[in-house]
Amino acid sequence: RETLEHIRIALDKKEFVLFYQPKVNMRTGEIIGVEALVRWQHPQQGLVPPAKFLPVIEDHPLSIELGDWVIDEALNQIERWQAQGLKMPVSVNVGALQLQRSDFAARLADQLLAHPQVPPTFLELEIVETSALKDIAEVADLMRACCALGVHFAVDDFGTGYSSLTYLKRLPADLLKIDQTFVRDMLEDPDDLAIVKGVIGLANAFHRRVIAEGVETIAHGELLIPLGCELAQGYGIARPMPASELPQWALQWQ
Ligand code: G
Ligand code: G
Ligand code: MN
Ligand code: NA
Repeated sequence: RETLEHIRIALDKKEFVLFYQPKVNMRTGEIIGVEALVRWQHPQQGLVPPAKFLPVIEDHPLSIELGDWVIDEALNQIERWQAQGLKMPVSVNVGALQLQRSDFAARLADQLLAHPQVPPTFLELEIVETSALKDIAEVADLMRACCALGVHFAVDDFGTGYSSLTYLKRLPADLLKIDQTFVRDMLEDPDDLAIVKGVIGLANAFHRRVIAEGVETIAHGELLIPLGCELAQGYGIARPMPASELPQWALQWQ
């Protein structure tokens, strides 16, 4: 089990890396962006998944520091791909503690200023609907401050939280990500299929875009498109990959 101290040292030694998982429009084939997913490149243990270290720092200021690094690195990577002729929007996951910090929007503005080549619209922030987002009015204000900078928001794992409808009404998020557990089982489980249809219906009613996560097979895609969900992410399209592999993947995807 990793400790706070190990993670502190790993941050200082720059042992964290971002992998990127493509998000596509299944109907047009367009690559709409990638989701950045953090991993720890451990000198002995190899690639350590976030489940092994994010819970350790969840309620600790280190999670804010790592979150800052993730946003910085994502902006750096957008710039690097741009230099290679690849225009690639990136979404990053933002934890509740990180988001609710009073200086989040100011810090984000500084980070965007430090990357003048990066269109702020290329950065999307994924937030999870959870009870950890305590004061919804405060979070909505903070999100509007970030939207004013040009960035977009997505609600991650949509459908798994406690108050989906209130969140949807009050939070300025353009995109709903249908949680992968519903998508994965929708072919066998009528309840999961009903949830998937429900989220798509909600997205339409509230004029939000919707993306299915956990699209593992062609059958998933063939069911989703006629339901009105053309955007998808999942192992059936691509697994998360190092930044260096994305240009080649994008070429062969066309
Ligand atoms: O990539 P993987 O399936 O192992 O990710 C597991 C979980 O870790 C997912 O829920 C994902 O949202 C979360 N996660 C991955 N990268 C980050 C990150 O940079 N910040 C936060 N807060 N969560 C992340
Ligand atoms: O909670 P969040 O959506 O950020 O988590 C994304 C995580 O889900 C990533 O860690 C990624 O590795 C994983 N993931 C992405 N696509 C699939 C998929 O098709 N099947 C499964 N089982 N996991 C996936
Ligand atoms: Mn996510
Ligand atoms: Na998710």
